Amino acid sequence: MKIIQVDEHVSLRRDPDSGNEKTQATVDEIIAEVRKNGDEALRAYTKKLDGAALDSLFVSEAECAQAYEAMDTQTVEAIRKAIANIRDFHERQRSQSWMTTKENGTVLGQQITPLDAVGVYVPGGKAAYPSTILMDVIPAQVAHVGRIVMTSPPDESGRLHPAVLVAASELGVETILKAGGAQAIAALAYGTDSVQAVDKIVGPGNAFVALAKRAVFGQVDIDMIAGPSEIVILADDSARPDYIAADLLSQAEHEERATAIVVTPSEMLAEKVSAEVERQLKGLPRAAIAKEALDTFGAIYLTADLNEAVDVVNTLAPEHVEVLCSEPFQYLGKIKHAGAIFLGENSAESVGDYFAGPNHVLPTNGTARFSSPLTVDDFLKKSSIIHYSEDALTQNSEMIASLARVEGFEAHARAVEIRQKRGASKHE
Ligand code: HSO
Ligand code: ZN
Repeated sequence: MKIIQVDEHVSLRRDPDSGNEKTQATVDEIIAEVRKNGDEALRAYTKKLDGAALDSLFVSEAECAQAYEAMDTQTVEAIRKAIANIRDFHERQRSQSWMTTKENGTVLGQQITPLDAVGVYVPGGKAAYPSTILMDVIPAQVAHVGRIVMTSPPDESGRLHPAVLVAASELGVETILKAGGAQAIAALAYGTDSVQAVDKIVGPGNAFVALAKRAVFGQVDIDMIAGPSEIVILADDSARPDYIAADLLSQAEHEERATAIVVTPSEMLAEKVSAEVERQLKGLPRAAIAKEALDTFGAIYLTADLNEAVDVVNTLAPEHVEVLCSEPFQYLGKIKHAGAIFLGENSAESVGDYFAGPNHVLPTNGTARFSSPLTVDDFLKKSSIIHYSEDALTQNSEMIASLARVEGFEAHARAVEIRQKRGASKHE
């Protein structure tokens, strides 16, 4: 791995839109076609792009039952335990509606309402991650979303990956559409004869899915456009190079565009990590992918001291930070920009990717500067509540009217004054 003396130019930000013009044109065409021809267009694209001629657009109960036969019981047990952990964590996020009253009879509040319907996109083929299904569906369930529709592209025989079906069954997701790409996003956003439109679409996908989500934003809400996975490891002399190398590789194996970085003031550690990465790479089935990711986006940044190392982490604002330093909790509060912070040498990122409970859908591409992990709040919305008594209005109507008139809105001013007159005539 490259060992780089740090300068002020460190950045994770890449242009997410470069080279997408052709894909965008295709996506726009697909969305228009699904809006016009609904189910017929869905079937035609699934035939053309996934090679599947579907009888039913939806997964049957029998297909879900069969999927269990392809899974070993230990993995099903692990899915169940992960569900319990993720549910437990997200239960703590639930926000409450609230009201406040004043002496003059004013009542103000915030009402929290779950979304009526949410669509969860699940990529197909090699990128079908049951763990991501749990991370997308559980917060929606904890929020009490009324209806959850999952969608995923079928293989040529018209089937979905058994792990996807088992994860969905374990969560009790009943509606699973067999569609992928921009056509699935269009169907969820606008509805067809057999697909009821939703209010929000979440879940990762390829460039077609990402551009389609962006295109339907406004018609529906979306979660975020997640980029390739990123890990940044903050380490001091006490860290074990073999653990660091293993964790770098765990994210580099995601894809060629993944980012894996170490930030440390220790030159000796940097050398050891670099050698250890080479050693561990050899035994990995996805070594070619991991190596390309590390060669392109990997780096070990050397800093003057740990304070500068923390500054670098904050400038990178990565999806995941691991703190492999002797007093890891000391860094809480200092690390301001990160999707998730893993403290101490036993908290490998894999622990959070699969199991611990916090969501693994996290801000990437430097967006941790201003955004947060997926939470229950992403499936809730708020309505403000306002009640003024006659006293409250009388006390404040002049001020309200003057604010209206300064904006040139005479009708706004009269809407409060008319009530004052009614008050006066009532008391005559
Ligand atoms: N590291 C990914 C999540 C994931 N890892 C899914 C394995 N499967 C983004 O946080
Ligand atoms: Zn991962």
